[in-house]
Amino acid sequence: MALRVGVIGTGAIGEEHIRRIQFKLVGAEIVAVTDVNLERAAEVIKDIPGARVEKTGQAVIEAADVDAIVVTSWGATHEEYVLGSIAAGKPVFCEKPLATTAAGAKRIVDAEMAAGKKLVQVGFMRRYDSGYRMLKEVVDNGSIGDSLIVHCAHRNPEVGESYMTDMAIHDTVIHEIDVIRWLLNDDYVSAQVLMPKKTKNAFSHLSDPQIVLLETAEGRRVDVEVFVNAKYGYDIQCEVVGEEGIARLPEPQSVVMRKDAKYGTNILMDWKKRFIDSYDVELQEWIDSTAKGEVDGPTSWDGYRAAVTADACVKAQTSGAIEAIPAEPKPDFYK
Ligand code: NAI
Ligand code: NAD
Ligand code: ISE
Repeated sequence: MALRVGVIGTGAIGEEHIRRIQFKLVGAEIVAVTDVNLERAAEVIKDIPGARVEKTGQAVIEAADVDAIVVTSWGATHEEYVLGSIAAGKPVFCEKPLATTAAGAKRIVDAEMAAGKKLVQVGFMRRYDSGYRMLKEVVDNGSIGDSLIVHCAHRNPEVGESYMTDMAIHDTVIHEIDVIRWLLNDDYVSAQVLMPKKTKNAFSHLSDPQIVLLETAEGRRVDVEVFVNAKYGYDIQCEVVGEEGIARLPEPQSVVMRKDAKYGTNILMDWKKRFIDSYDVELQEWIDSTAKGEVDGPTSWDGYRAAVTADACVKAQTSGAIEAIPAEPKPDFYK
């Protein structure tokens, strides 16, 4: 029988995930959705026979015909719905961030361990991207020797007025925080954030761009330029500097053209297309493992460690200081 999925949050990525689960992937169907904007929720499922709108997220979680939950509402609401899903004993796929504070993510880890069963997967889809997977293979097989430095850039063409300075960390750099920890198999010990000259294209309340500097337990350095009004495109860069060579994240496939006295390729403008294949792989694997009663993607522990790092980065945004990131052993439950 198909896994019956309920979705909380039918905005940009909620709609994308609903459509891929219902029309593209196999083994699952959408049975219930909700959004604080109920009209939007109804619009998104209008061509899905049998799917209905529930009035609240809790109603989706509790519905007898919902086997598993997908949380795609705003970041600050994730904790409540993930805790609700754990309390109901139902598997939950939660878009990043797991919670917007380390304390919130810790409450989820504690609740999941108390329930005695892994139920939560976090939407860190870059771990499923073929480019990052190739890069990890090179790092792991020693082709460039030990990794010393990682240079990253995370550029969005623009963001809305509701995007605040701390969201550069929780909403955007959270992807690098997770994927570089996974790539290096190392964890962070300190964070610093530098604020370069501000672009004229950002709203007055937003510091943009920013440079996040992370240090790992093994002494590696990671720098992330986050620039969310970069105008020219959606651009994700990652370069690992090793003792014996350099390894770069491949560019997305694109036809090279010679035209109008120029030689080049198009640059994507939208996150929806940049990681489209990884969302498909991520959610198909989630459906398959959930059907077997397992979690084999990024766990609450990964979401929690990302949140601990994000807390230090947010503190560093205002203090200007190097902020420590406390180390913690991974509980046996997550090994
Ligand atoms: P969005 O603003 O387009 O959609 C969020 C939706 O959630 C809205 O429709 C809103 O009305 C609804 N919502 C908010 N609070 C709610 C609540 N308490 N109950 C029910 N519905 C609620 O935002 P977007 O871009 O879709 O982002 C949603 C989440 O997905 C965020 O956590 C974001 O970080 C994550 N995301 C992840 C991406 C990735 O690459 N993995 C890409 C884009 C977003
Ligand atoms: P969005 O604003 O387009 O959609 C969010 C939706 O959630 C809105 O429709 C909003 O009405 C609804 N919502 C908010 N609070 C709610 C609540 N309490 N109950 C029910 N619905 C609620 O945002 P988005 O771009 O779709 O982002 C949503 C989440 O997805 C965020 O956490 C974001 O970080 C994440 N995201 C991840 C990726 C990725 O690449 N993994 C990309 C985009 C967004
Ligand atoms: C968005 O929520 C995402 O997750 C995108 O991948 C990221 O590039 C963007 O900055 C976020 O707002």
